[in-house]
Amino acid sequence: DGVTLLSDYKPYPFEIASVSLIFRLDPAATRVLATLDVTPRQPGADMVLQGEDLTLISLSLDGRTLAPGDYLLDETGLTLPAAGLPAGPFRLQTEVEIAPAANTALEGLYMSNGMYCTQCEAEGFRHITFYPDRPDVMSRFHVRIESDLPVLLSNGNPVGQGPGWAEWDDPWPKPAYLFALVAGDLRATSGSFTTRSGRKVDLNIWVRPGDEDRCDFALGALARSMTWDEEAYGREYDLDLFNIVAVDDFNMGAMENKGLNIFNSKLVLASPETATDTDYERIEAVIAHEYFHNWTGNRITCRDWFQLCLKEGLTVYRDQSFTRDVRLGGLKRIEDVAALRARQFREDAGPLAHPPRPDRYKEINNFYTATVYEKGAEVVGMLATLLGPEGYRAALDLYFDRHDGQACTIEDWIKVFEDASGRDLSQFKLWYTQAGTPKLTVSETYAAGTLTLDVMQMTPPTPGETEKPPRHIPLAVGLLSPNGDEVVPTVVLELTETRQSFRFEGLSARPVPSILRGFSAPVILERATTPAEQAFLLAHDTDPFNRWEAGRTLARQTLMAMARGEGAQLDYLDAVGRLIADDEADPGFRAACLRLPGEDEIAAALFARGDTPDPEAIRVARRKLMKMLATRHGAALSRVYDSCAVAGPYSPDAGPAGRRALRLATLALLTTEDGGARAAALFAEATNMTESIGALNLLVAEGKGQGQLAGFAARWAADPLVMDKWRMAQGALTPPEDAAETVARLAAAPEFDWKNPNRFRSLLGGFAANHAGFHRADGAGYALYADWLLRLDPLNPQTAARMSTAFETWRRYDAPRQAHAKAALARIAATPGLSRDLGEMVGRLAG
Ligand code: BAL
Ligand code: ZN
Repeated sequence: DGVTLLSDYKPYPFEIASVSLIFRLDPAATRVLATLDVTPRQPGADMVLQGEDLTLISLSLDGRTLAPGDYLLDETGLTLPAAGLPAGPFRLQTEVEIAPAANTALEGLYMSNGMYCTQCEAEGFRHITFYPDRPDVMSRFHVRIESDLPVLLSNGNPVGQGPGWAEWDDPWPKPAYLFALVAGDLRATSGSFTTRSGRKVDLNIWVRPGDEDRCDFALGALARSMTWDEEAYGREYDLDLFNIVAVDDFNMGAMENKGLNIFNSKLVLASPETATDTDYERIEAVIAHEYFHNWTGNRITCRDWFQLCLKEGLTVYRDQSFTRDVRLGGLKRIEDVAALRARQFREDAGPLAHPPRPDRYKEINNFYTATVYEKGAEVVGMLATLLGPEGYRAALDLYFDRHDGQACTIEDWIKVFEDASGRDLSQFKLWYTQAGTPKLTVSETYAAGTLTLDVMQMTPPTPGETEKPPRHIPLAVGLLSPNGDEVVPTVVLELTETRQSFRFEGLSARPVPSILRGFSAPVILERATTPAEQAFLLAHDTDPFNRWEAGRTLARQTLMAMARGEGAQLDYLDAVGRLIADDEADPGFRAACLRLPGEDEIAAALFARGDTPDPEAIRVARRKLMKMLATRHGAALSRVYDSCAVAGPYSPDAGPAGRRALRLATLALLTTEDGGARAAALFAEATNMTESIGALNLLVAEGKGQGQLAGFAARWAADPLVMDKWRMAQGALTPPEDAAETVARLAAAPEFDWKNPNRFRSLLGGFAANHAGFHRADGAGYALYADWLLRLDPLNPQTAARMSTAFETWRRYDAPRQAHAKAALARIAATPGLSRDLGEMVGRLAG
């Protein structure tokens, strides 16, 4: 049935010490000559090489041409029966023809705006040549590229070049998924970095002519990443050259190919006029992420794709730590948890729930998920919390020592932590092998100077997993005295049982507990608290995450009550007033506190308590609360709005970015009351994209801004990355009654290049985030979305499949909406020729 199982893993029976590739590039007929030096490891084994959409030109073994009777060729690859193979080392040569210009799936070797580029993770290399396309086969690559294009790049070090050719050699053995090739008319922005042991590394950011002036920030971010990895993890770079190339057509964000990272241009190019503060932050984080993969992913890779979170969870944890250290401090955790809840908790609560290490898949590309990445990072973070900073560093040192050059498993990873700490982590391992978000119910009693916390844990069933044994959960707790002083600084309690009690003795008064500080575990905390207590924590907690969390909880509860037709919570309105007035607090933090929970978060919270969320009522409640805040605190908001204007030349640093964020957060509230006057003024005078698109977004959300949209389009028509923001604004924020029609109109416009993943994601992905628009009662949102998934699928199955996650929440809503969503999914499922990617997804979504 096309399912791959973890339990079926077997080592590859051949070693491939080296591979030499010659590419004769041509858009319609590229020739790839591959020479593999093979050593059998297991007598009697057939040699299986993956290969898809390849035209086999010739095949030889130790110089002898093989005839069709000597091998088996089918649509998945090539098998050389054991009987025809030498017992000792041999050389296998193949020549194939491929058509990069016809490759719309953007997997393997393809063309983007006249340049050749590759994407091989997870299983793209099989679209380039016949090869054991699995991560545990690591070999040394030598590459020759023949083409008239001026810049010819591959992994490792350049070892020769002349007119029309270049050769590259990568000294580090690697799996095929880390192979890369780029050829095109490209320009470099260059710098250098000297590692702490004195190795000089040349750094280049390669872009198309005309984009050179948008590369400086990415180059600086790369150098910052290299420094940080030396300091925080003791890891140095290991080649003389580090290349990054920006490409316009890319399914993912970026890719960590050895020495030749390939990036979605959206995550490289930045200028104040075209990129927002959030773009800058993301660019820096992704540059760091891909750079950090050089050790966590490339030097130590995955044995098989089930272990994907071994490299991704760890590398996300590393990039999150980097951004915290170099940019955002405590605010980073707040951002990460908000994103985790919006994407991963949502995934864990629906039909696509799966463990960070799944044990089966049909299409591995469908498992590049929030669970593998972001929950994978949370699990690493919990290990760091359990071991403490020194214990964590010791474990990581051991991991690099023990496993450098290997393809590893989650078992290897856990063992390193056990050996470094002497602890038994077998129960902890459930975090990797089980799906679902645990629910913690905490209650407390206080008597005679002793506070007792009673904690209960329960994980609801997920698809295919009904038994949920208790997990090992680090629960960080601190206690505050009623006057706001901290009486017990943060301690980490360890939960291992279904029910446990913890006592804090010797207290002089009943304290206010601050529980799950720093979001020490990815769980849902349920605790009966009063709004007054949440307001107290918002004012006094020493843990920045829990301060924010208190405000968030108040906001969510108020919004849930309002969506059910009740009134707003006065404690919340007053607490926000104090926060607006608190000029001592960090502007970025105040901005994070002023942003209300999104409509999807409110819907999820209502559904979790057994209600059927009404998207219209949620939207109305949220807008009403914004208006109430604006009415009640208008003068203070106005003062903050005026005082946060950032003068002088634009800088993407956290300080000015935080002030702009606070300014836009106050503007969002003020705009519900002033008819859009301030937003229109800001749009007119803005000199940076943060404020320009920030103001435009608010106008669009008010159902206004037609003139500004037209002006923006006229100014930026030639800049597709900027126009993505324009489409995203309209997809995500157009009032629900017009959203589907607006999206349909923009999608039908001739200038909408829907085959480009960034374009598609901006408009349709924006629409999927338009909660009340997408979940419109008449099903028009679902139908439109299904139409576009079906249009994209034959060209680019990976992106179509990933975008189908818009349907993962359909069971939350009322029966008529459910019927519409089911019909849309059924229509997709019944489409002839549906890809394996989208087929697997709709099967799980509807199942
Ligand atoms: N490995 C795929 C892209 C990334 O996670 O870095
Ligand atoms: Zn990654």
